[in-house]
Amino acid sequence: MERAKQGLEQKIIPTFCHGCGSYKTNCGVLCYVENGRFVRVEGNPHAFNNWGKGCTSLCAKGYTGPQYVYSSDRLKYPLKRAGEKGEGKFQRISWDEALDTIANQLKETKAKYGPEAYGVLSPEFSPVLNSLGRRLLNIYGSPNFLHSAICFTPHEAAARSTIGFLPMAPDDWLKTKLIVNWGSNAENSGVNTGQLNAIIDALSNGTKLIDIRPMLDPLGAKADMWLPIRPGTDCALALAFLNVIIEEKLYDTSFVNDWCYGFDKLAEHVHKFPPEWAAEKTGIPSDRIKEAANLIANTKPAFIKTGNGIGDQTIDGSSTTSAIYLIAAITGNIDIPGGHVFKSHTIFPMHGNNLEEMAPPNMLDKLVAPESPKWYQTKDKWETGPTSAYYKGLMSILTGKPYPLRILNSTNTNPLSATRNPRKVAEALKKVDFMFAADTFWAPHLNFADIVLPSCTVYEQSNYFGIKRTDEGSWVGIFNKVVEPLEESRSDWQIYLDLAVKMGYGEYFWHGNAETYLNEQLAGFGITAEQLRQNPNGILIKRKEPSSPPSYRKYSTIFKNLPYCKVQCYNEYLGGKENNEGTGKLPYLPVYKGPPEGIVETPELVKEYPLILSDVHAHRLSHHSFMHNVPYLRELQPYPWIKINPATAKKYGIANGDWVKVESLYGWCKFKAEYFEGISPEVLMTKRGWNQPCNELGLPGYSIFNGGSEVNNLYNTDEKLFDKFFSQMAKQTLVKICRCEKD
Ligand SMILES: Nc1nc2c(c(=O)[nH]1)N[C@H]1C(S)=C(S)[C@@H](COP(=O)(O)OP(=O)(O)OC[C@H]3O[C@@H](n4cnc5c(=O)[nH]c(N)nc54)[C@H](O)[C@@H]3O)O[C@H]1N2
Ligand SMILES: Nc1nc2c(c(=O)[nH]1)N[C@H]1C(S)=C(S)[C@@H](COP(=O)(O)OP(=O)(O)OC[C@H]3O[C@@H](n4cnc5c(=O)[nH]c(N)nc54)[C@H](O)[C@@H]3O)O[C@H]1N2
Ligand SMILES: [Mo]
Repeated sequence: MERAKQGLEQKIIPTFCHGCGSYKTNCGVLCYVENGRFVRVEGNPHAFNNWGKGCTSLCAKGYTGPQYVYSSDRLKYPLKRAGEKGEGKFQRISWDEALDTIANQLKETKAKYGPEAYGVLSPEFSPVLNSLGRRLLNIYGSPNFLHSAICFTPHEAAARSTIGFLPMAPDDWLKTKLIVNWGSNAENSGVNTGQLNAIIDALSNGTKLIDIRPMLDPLGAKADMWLPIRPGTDCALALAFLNVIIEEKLYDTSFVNDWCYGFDKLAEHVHKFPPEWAAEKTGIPSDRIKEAANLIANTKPAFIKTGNGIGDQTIDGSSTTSAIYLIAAITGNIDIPGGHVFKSHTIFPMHGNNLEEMAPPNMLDKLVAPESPKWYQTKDKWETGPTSAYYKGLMSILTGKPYPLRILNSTNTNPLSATRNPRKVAEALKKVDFMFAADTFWAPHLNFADIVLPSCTVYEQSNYFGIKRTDEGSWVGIFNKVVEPLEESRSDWQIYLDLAVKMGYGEYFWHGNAETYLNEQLAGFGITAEQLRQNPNGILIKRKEPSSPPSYRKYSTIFKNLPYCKVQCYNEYLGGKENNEGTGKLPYLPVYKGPPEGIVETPELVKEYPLILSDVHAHRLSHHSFMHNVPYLRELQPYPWIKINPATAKKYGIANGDWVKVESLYGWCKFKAEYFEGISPEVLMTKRGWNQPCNELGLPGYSIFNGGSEVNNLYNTDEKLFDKFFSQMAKQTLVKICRCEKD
């Protein structure tokens, strides 16, 4: 009212938050627009935030919507490179010139080298790339969708090939008597999505918690047991848990007899890995390992909540995940109330995903660097379509093996920070014939692009919608346009549609009309985009049949795709089959490798590099390598930090807040010391991605190369060491440290 009197035109527009990355539809928000400017945001209580509990609160990132949109770092116009690659000289051009240049390059490259020379970088299956991007690849004829090999799919694949599915959450956390939080970061990775609240409620209700992470995070502080594991050694811990559970006969005999294949071989295998063996590798005393194994086996139902800290970024990741899910299986925690419940969900059909739909039949043969083995990349096993590994694919440009990629599209990813070894990646970006990139903000990889396209933020478009499954049915909500795109920025969806039309593929791309595309996607629900926009709080598409009570122990369904329709204690689904390099066979049983450089693994190195370094991914004040440009967030996290035990810091004469030089065999970086008692004296933990400046606060961005603050400079990237099932790379190494001046 007050505002209306002052002559302000105020609108409240419901849409989804930007905070968990573009096109993630976790939290619904209400955006306040005054006189055409986005000024304020709050949670939409009707949008199933916090798992339907409804609230207007958001996390810190959520509240930054307006600052995010109006950041001084925004890209505003299409640009073409006007200097050498890497020099950073660009010239403004029109959209037509930009898209014509890209389309011509794509056509010429295809004619000269074949379609497989084109690769799309998408470390986390960005929705726009996984739909329109894939469709364009398919029609063009290239299989080279380059996935990170470190974002969750490796983990999921190992779970599916061991127990038949990936458990995400129990049906009801209150029924769970023990939660094992293993390498998962619920405090940061999905703050307002509801899981953290559900866990806290369960703990208040008497549920026990074991937290297995190198740092004492908030959940660890509430845990019955915190096991501060040495980064990258989880496979050893899982093998020792299996050892105790089997040797002490703590397993669920009837489940093992009825539903486990090869249990005796697993028992024989893990006999070699007692707690004393694992204690040496993990740094966790053997009696603690025994105690935790007993707690897991004797507290039913138990749920093991795994995250990106295990399985995705270690070179024995597939073995680690398999071993962890075998613990859940042999303790009888699969598909029981409060345990690892199997929920079948309908996969929403996105156009362009189907391998057979438009892709040439010999596509798999042409993968530049298969992320997983080719035999695994068929539609019956993996509905996202074929993938190559991001890092290995980029390296093809330098090695020419098996052939070099010639054109790259980098949309919604920063290749100098998403993967390892930025200096090597920069060499590849320099050498590649042509790269076009779409981004919302300036980022260092853009210096190497030939054409830079300005993407608008999720608040400036209405081209995508989200679905949440509830017991009553599917809740569908659309991204609404809060404000017009800034300057000449354009939605990623429209950019792809426009490019496809320029390529002459209009008939497959709704002739460039985003609304027609959107309505085709929504047709299955019997609603239109416009109807969704008229229903600000989304539409609940009720189930046709009344919801039935949950059913459990659906073992013949869950295990139906596994050999003998049983849990693979001895893994015949993977074992003896060709690996992703085509150089050997995959193992039948989980094998511990540990970090490429580690206290026990490479003792000779410890003399010079005595400390273990790793990093966390999700942070409540940033997303991946960005949002450091947003003042509210940067104020709270101004500098690249490294957590260090005060005892270690003092040993090196490092005061709290001092800059520290951190050096590994592969490179060096600078971080600001943050004293933290909740970390082992031999471990250091940091966070990647510090290239963005925050102009509004006058805080700099840090170099992405050696001497800056990008932790990915410090890790081993020997491809021979990568996991042979899903190409995972390590994010652990040994380092030495010293105090240093800032510059
Ligand atoms: N706020 C925020 N949310 C995000 C993201 C973000 O950038 N910011 N990113 C999104 C993406 S793409 C992803 S993949 C998910 C990831 O979601 P999570 O898996 O929940 O997040 P991570 O930070 O990778 O969590 C890994 C946890 O494991 C710990 N850890 C690290 N190394 C080890 C180890 O060797 N062993 C064990 N046992 N633990 C270890 C870390 O300290 C951390 O607490 O988050 C998503 N959500
Ligand atoms: N050391 C280490 N490395 C890691 C990880 C780790 O834990 N440790 N985690 C890995 C994981 S799980 C993942 S998923 C990857 C993530 O890696 P990436 O997804 O590549 O993340 P960023 O490097 O932040 O690059 C994202 C880019 O997208 C831009 N952007 C943001 N919003 C939009 C938009 O709406 N449209 C467009 N076109 N661009 C946008 C940002 O400005 C930024 O330049 O990193 C991986 N790398
Ligand atoms: Mo990720």
